[in-house]
Amino acid sequence: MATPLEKCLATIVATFHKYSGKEGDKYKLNKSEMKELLMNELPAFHGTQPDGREFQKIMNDLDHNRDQEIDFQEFLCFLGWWEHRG
Ligand SMILES: [Ca+2]
Repeated sequence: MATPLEKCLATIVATFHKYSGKEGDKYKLNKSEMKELLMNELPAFHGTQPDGREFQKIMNDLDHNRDQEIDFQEFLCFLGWWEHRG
């Protein structure tokens, strides 16, 4: 029987792949996939206008290796940022 944390991790992984697999690199979120994930899975994010400069800033901050896509490791940083946002 999976613990709550194990279930949670499985959900995070599954959610990431649900969007990362849509187009391009199957293991990375491009800008539109990331936007779709935020809109559908983190509706509270709407407050920061996913089409605006705030979204672009977040993408830039998360894209540590500057390949214009969010890999799973970078996505985990986003979840950390989400938890600590003001
Ligand atoms: Ca990247």
